[in-house]
Amino acid sequence: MKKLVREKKKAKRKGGRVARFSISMEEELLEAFDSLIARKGYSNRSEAVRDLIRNRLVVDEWEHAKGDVVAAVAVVYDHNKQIVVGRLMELQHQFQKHIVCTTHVHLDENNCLEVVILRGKPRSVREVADKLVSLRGVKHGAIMATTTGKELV
Ligand code: NI
Repeated sequence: MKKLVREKKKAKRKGGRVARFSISMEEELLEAFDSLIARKGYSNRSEAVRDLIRNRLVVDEWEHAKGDVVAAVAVVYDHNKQIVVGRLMELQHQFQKHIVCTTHVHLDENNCLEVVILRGKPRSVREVADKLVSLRGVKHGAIMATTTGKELV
């Protein structure tokens, strides 16, 4: 009960009101969920369910957003392969209006990590992100698609 009061106060500070609802599901499903959220370090089910809902809303925002979305793209490559360095640079200049910033980390003598933050319409951001990770010579690439936060509570 104390927790609910605390959450209500927190939500009020954010400008929203907390609603309470109950969910019915098979025991096995709930056990699996509890085990997952314990491993992930959630302190309670409510926080875990809120995160699931927010994740789904971000996916929807990506599919239908009229406004901007954001993505962080990480690529790992060998800088001795000049062709990949050149292509990465070329791409970033070509799509510079979608690129907020780039961080470069020298991982060891050969490997570099570049994280590119993109912002723009979902289709454009997806296009640039896909081009970055699929560049020949990129050993590993990952896209973290997220939101500007405007549409999210
Ligand atoms: Ni480097």
